[in-house]
Amino acid sequence: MKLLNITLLIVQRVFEFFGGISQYIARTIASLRFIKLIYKPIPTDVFIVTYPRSCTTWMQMIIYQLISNGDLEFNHIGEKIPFFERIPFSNIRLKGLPNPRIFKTHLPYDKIPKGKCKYIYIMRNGMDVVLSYYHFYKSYLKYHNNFDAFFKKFLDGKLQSKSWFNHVLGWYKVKENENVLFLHYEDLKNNFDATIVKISNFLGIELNKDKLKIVKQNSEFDFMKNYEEKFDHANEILLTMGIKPKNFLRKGTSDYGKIEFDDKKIQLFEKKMDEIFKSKTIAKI
Ligand code: PPS
Repeated sequence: MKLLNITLLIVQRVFEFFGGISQYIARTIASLRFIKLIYKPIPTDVFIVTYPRSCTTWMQMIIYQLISNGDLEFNHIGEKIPFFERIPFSNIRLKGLPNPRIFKTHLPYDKIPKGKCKYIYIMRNGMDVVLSYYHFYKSYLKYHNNFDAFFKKFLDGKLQSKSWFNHVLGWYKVKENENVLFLHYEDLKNNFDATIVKISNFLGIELNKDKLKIVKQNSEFDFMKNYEEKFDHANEILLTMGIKPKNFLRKGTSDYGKIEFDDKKIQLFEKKMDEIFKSKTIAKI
């Protein structure tokens, strides 16, 4: 393993040296090294797992509020709960992280490091996800095509995070594992207190009425929107790239997907769900 790691590091450095397109290969190697060889899960580790635009940031805030009892003295939530896949490209060092180490990740089940650590998976209504992701692509990734084209890419799993359907299904299949907690964004929206109790029990965090009140208050959409710079990890970089910020926490609602979709899209979406999920119980639309 050590030898493999060193060999890969040398290859990575060579690609870094050449710059340009080689940087992408260097990053892929760095990522592989980190996920497969450097990171070793320990039982106290917690992963917040989602397909993008499904509630990652909200869950980061909720869990940080739970463990810190309402601390707001951070520049960015990523300082407290880092983005796992980006650690090799950041100034965060695994050794410098406090215990428990809590990570945000978008990794599908087959790619995530396995161990005795805990995983909280959050699924959001797919049509809300596609709409939110579309706006994210437009604001942050300079996507210029229309929604119809984006919707097709989403159905075909051709976006950065590949197929939403397979991502959800992969995690749904292991939802009964004792170290997995499978939640729905809509549960948080409609049944916040009970969902926080579930999360606290799962993580072994003590909860009382006062703490619940603080967590609720500090993770409300309007409150977080007020402090958006603490959640929008790309703010600085985006500004220098000329990309429009202030669109990270856009609406934070459920079911508006249904309103903005025409019948044809709803049918296509449902057909794809039947095809891949093969069970209506997964879908919450
Ligand atoms: S990312 O880019 O993958 O990290 O995005 P993610 O955080 O997973 O999802 C962003 C959407 O979650 C909404 N959000 C919230 N909804 C309700 N309450 C709170 N507190 C909250 N915080 C974030 C956010 O607004 C994004 O959804 P849309 O529909 O785009 O508004």
